[in-house]
Order: sequence, then C-alpha cells, then structure tokens
Amino acid sequence: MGSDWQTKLLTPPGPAGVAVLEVAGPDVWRALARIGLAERPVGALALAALQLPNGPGDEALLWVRAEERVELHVHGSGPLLDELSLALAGTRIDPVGLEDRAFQALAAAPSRTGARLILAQAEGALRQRLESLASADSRSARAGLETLLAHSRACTPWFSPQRLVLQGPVNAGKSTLFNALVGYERVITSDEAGTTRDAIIERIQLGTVPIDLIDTAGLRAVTAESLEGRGQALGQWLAQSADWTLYLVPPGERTPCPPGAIALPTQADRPGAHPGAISARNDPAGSAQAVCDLILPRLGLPEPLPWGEPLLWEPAQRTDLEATLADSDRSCAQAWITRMLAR
Ligand SMILES: Nc1nc2c(ncn2[C@@H]2O[C@H](COP(=O)(O)OP(=O)(O)OP(=O)(O)O)[C@@H](O)[C@H]2O)c(=O)[nH]1
Ligand SMILES: [Mg+2]
Repeated sequence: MGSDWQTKLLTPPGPAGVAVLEVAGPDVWRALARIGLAERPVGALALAALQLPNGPGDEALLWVRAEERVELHVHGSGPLLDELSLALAGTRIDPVGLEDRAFQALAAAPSRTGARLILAQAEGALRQRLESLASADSRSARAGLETLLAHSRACTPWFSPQRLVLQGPVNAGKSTLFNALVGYERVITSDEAGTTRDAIIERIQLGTVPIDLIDTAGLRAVTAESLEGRGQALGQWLAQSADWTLYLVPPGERTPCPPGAIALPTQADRPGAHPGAISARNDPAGSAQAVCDLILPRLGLPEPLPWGEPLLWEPAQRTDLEATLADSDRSCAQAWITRMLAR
C-alpha cells in the first residue's frame, strides 16, 4: 500500500531550543502511528511521548492544525530531528528547496549585508526571477541568467570573506594597524624589531564587507631556519594566496612594494614619512578608514546595495550556471531554470 504524507521543517534549520515539524497528507495518522501517536481531533493540543524504532524518543507538543495537517513541536536538535524524520518518512531532514537552503545559509552569513541579501532569497526573490525567466523566450532567458550570474559574482564579497594580509618590514606598524582594524589590543606591538612571528587571523568588517585580516612577521634579513625566518616564510605564503596584500611602508623605507601588493605608507608623524602616510597609533579610526578607501573600491561591489534583488549565494550554484551558459545549446538555460525551480 502506498503512503501519502510529507514532512516539512517549519523552523529555520540549525540548532535551536524548539523545532517545528509538519506532517501533512491524507495518510498523516498512519505516519504518526509509526512513532506511537494515536489519532486526535482537529484542534487538539497535547503533550505526547514519541516512540522511535530504537526506543523512547523526544516529548513533543502535538497540535492537530487541520484534517490532514499535524505539527510536532520538539527540541531543536539536529540528530533528534533526523531520527524523527527517518522514522516518519525514511529520510533525514534536508533543506532541499531554494528557500530552505537560503534559510540554512542565513544562519552562517558572515556579514549583516550578506544576511539581508540571503534573506531576500529565503523570501522568494530568486524563485520569482527564475519563474519569470522560465516563461520568457530562450534568448531572453539566457540573457537574464547572464545578468543574474554577473550580479551574483559581484556580490560574493558579502558572502565569502576575502583575505587581507598585512606585510612589510619589521616595525612598519603592521600589528598596530591590525589592532586598529580589529578594534582592540588583539596582538602585541613594540618597538623591538621582530615582535610578531606567527601569523594571526581575525574576522573584521570593513564597511559592509567581512574580511579575514592577517598580521604577519616583519621582513628583514634573518636565517631561514630561525623562528623569525619561519614566520616570514609563513607570511609570504599567506600573502601569495590572499585576495589582497597591504605592504606597509615606514618612514625612510626604500624597498619597493612587491608586485600585486598595495603600498600603504605608515607612521605619518615621524620624520621621513612617505606622502599619504597613515598613523595607526595616533589615529586608529582614520587609519581604518584609509584601509576601507584602499580596499572597498577594488571589490567592485554593486551600488546602491541591492536589497531584495535575486542572486545565487552558493558557490556551487554559480559554477553550475557558469558551466550551463558555456554550452551554446539554447535549451540548456531553460533546463537549468527548470532544475532550480524543482528544488
Ligand atoms: N610614531 C609612531 N609610532 C608608531 C605608529 N604606528 C606604530 N608605531 C610604533 O612602532 C612600533 C612598531 O609597531 P608594530 O605595530 O609592533 O610594528 P610591526 O610592523 O608589527 O613590527 P614587527 O612585528 O616587528 O614586524 C611600536 O612601538 C608602535 O607603537 C605611528 O603611527 N607613529
Ligand atoms: Mg607585528
């Protein structure tokens, strides 16, 4: 005999005090019998002990919302919910719909702006755009997807923190600037050359953008095997794989800024300071602003902030669409939209 019921998590996925699982369909009471629950009339609200295949389960608040719709209010533990869902429907709780996936990503959004942009997708912005493209002719659908992809790429710094490395000679003021950007005395600073040896990483917000900021050992001639030499090598390696490197240039420093790095003169108040220098020790806020002014325009973020606009927030969604658009077959774009809408 076939079974006709579905389970759906009504609360956002992730750890929580309480989770609400809806069981709905003509066979709802047959499903609930699997966890030891007897039929009750519409409107009933009761505490019920759940019986799972492996033994006693959670205690649930059971609410019969309608003829074929029952809510179970249980503790919001992932493993317990999975066990309950397996007993009821034979599958784990998995956010499969576009909106459910957006809700899941929302919990881990690394910035306020990123969270608000993802929230719009949880509320249906992406689905609405895809539905309108689904009814367009294939040429317009492809053009619409190209715009969606370009826009989504432009917004990625709000979802995927960029890496910014502070590099430069010893005593350039890297750690002082690091503290200014983090907002408190996170690392030791001193006029002793070679104070920082290890690499230190902290998540900061530069304007609206989440950044993983990394302080590194200062550069000067030392043996490769020394602790300082190993710290310098680690810093070089991190700078090579970073999105951005700020090369701090103290007064009197003549070594040229390495290719690809952005020069930032420091210690403006000292003799021999280079033009445009910051002073992280005397003006932390002004120095943080100077870093914003150097980095943010380079990110090419859309302006004004694209509140409510549809976008692909998952890297896999973007690479998948990229591959689809690389295929010249016109039907690919339509097929991609259908696939996304079915999720
Ligand atoms: N006068 C002046 N001193 C500063 C400024 N910024 C930092 N300093 C001082 O310069 C010294 C070195 O600063 P740090 O931030 O430790 O320099 P660093 O580049 O991290 O040095 P290492 O870790 O040794 O590579 C400290 O005594 C700071 O207080 C500034 O803007 N003006
Ligand atoms: Mg330092």
